[in-house]
Amino acid sequence: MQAYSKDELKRSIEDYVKVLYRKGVSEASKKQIFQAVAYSVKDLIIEQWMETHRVYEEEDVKTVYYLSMEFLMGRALGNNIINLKTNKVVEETLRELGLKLEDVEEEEPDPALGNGGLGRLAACFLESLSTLGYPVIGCGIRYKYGMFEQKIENGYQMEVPDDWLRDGNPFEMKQEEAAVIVKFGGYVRMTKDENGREKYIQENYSPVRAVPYDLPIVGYSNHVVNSLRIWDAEAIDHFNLDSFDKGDYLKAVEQQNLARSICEVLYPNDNHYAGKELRLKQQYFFVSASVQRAVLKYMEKHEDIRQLPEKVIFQLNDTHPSVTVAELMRILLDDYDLSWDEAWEVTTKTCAYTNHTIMSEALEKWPIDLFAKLLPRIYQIVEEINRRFMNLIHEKYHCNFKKVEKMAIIYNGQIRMANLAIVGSFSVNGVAKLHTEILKNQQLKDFYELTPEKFNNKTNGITQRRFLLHGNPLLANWVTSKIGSEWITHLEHMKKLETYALDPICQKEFMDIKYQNKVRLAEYIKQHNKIEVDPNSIFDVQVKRLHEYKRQLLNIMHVMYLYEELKKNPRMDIVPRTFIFGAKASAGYRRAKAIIKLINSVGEVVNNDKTIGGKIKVVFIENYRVSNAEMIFAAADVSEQISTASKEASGTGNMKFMLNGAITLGTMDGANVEIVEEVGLENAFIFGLSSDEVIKYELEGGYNPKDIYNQDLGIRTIMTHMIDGYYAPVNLDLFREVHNSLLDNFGGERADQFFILKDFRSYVEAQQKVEMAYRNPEWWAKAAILNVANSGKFSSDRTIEEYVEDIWKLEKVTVEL
Ligand code: 26V
Repeated sequence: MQAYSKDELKRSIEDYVKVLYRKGVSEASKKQIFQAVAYSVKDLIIEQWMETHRVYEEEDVKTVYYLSMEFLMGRALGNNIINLKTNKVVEETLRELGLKLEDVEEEEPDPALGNGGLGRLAACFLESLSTLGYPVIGCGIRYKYGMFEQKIENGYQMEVPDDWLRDGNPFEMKQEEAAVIVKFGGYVRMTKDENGREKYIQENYSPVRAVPYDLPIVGYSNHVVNSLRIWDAEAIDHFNLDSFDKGDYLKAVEQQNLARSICEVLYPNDNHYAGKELRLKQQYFFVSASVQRAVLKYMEKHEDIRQLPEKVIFQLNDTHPSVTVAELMRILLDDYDLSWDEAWEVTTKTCAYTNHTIMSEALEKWPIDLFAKLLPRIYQIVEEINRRFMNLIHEKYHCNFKKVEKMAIIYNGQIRMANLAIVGSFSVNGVAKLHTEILKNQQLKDFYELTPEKFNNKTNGITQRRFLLHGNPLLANWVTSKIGSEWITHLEHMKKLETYALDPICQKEFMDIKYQNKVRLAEYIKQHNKIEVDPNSIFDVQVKRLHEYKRQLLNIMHVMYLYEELKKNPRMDIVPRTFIFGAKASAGYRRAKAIIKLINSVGEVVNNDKTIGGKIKVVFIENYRVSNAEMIFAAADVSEQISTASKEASGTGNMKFMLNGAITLGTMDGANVEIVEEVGLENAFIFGLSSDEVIKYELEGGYNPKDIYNQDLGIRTIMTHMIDGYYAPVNLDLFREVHNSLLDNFGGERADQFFILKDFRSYVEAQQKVEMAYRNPEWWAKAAILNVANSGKFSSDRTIEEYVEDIWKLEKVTVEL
């Protein structure tokens, strides 16, 4: 079937409700209706999925395997029906059944198999690859528990497990026949084969069965359906052995436990490496399964494994899948008997690596003993890769030990996964222009000097299908009414909106839509936070993971400052403002959690102070995730992108705000630089140190924040209020650590390492400019429309075309039904 008529869809929903729940539609719960609708939609997808596969087989396509520990997909139903162009039929059918599509969509759990930017980027990339018609398989882990659900209790973050699979996932398909075995532990025995060649055999290992579940990635209106393949771990059934002694029994139970633990939970750390053994198990597990499958699939159609790079690319999403380099070598050496040089040639033509952060805490390194014990054969191979690479470095740089220290893969008892990825890949890319320059000139300077040809930039992007067409239907329809619908697949067409930016009628229409979206968010806030916010106030929004470098602290300190000004002068004429935050902190990141508490404590005081007449409000949106993000972007006036310059590799939230007509208030960091390049400095509010200045200070060992503190009464006052009970009447120590971190060096950490006090005044000034600008509605509307109009570059379609052109070299397919 190609599409449903309303009657067919209705019948299908009825059938599924009956078969699944023994009920009629009128008795079914909303959740059950969701399941039935999802299964009905899956029936449509299946046809296209099969046909896509058939075309891939027939044309023997080159495929990119996008290897990622994280895919932050968000809900599937709404986007699937949009991309199938069947949303109208579904909406009307449900209406006739007395249901709202929106409400049914709300029943879908939000699959959160990722932390933040890196995982969401992977999801946008898959969607763009399908829409553009390129073959991809996303490879990841089917975590039983995804990103935790955040509850705010008394201003504190609490973490609740996210049991997203509880009711089953209607879109997934288990692929039993594609299961493979992944081997952990044991030892390596060397023997010789009949030709006297050395053979390495892993023995006495613990096997785990990796079973893939495929999820469809539906392209926009083109019948292309790619797969996200997430692996689950199962124990091998030892209890079927005819006899087992005690030893076998214990081993069997151990293996059960190993299998059970691997896919249990996503590590909720963002940009912070903890070195847990289980994490390495997860990495090898999904990498080994994915690479084994890719090679088996290739060999179904080809004789010569040495031609693998013609059909297969492994794109490594950060260093998390770096072990791919060694796993592919293992397969080529041990299973296909290639020589080292042949295997290395194949590997380094197949692997490509993307770096997503310069934060040194995120650098993954594994202690040798842990690594070698868990992956004995892989360790041997890493050692040999390192030995040969070090020979090369010694030769080239005449035993320069500085070079060895920086570039060695194994150093100081540890295996450095970034170095392994760089040495084993033919391409190394950053995710925004500035980020790539910093990689080349600072972080990865030595590698860049050795192999400049590997380095390239791919500025991130986002899919406009989710973040405008689905998330902001009012604006999407308005844009289409002005310039037609080409923007849906060619975002550069947005440029045509420029001519409307100066038209007063269009400005009014645009601002009306923004207002309606603000009303929608205000209702959500009313319902969830029990706070009344005024949709006529400026919606000033910072939503992203909580991290010190992202400087939510700077934002809330500005609120404290404003509040202080208002207290001094309650009649002060300011434009009412709603400061909206949303952020999850890593469960073990104490200071980040204290900042969440501070935001909520400030909110508590400010929101309830009658003397300021509701001029400012602070809202912390609980459990920020993809599904509520879509609504938040649509309602934002101001997009806070205020990371310490040089620290945010790219940012992608910044692009989602821009696409929805919010104006950036930001530093010259990450992709903000390119946003300003596109929209013009005059249509953004830029402040703060440049990345060069930050890097210079860092090289000098930091700056002295006490100078600023001593000279600036405004700063001193708000900082004092962090520790004098003003915002924490019961516990004066609540924010003391946050306070002290801004003033004192502590345990190797520099005072104010993220330059909050240094940038404070410049931020306050930029905020005053925002306020002035908002008082001029024509200016604001124009600038907001110009942001939408100039967002074309930030489509992930553009990003993917660049990956294809420069790195992957894929052919486009067409799928006819
Ligand atoms: C790193 C680590 C380190 C080890 C422990 C667990 C863990 C989990 C996630 C990460 C990823 C950190 C890198 C990351 O998320 N980078 C973000 O990537 C976005 C997409 O390129 C980019 O827009 C953001 O600026 C960047 O912070």
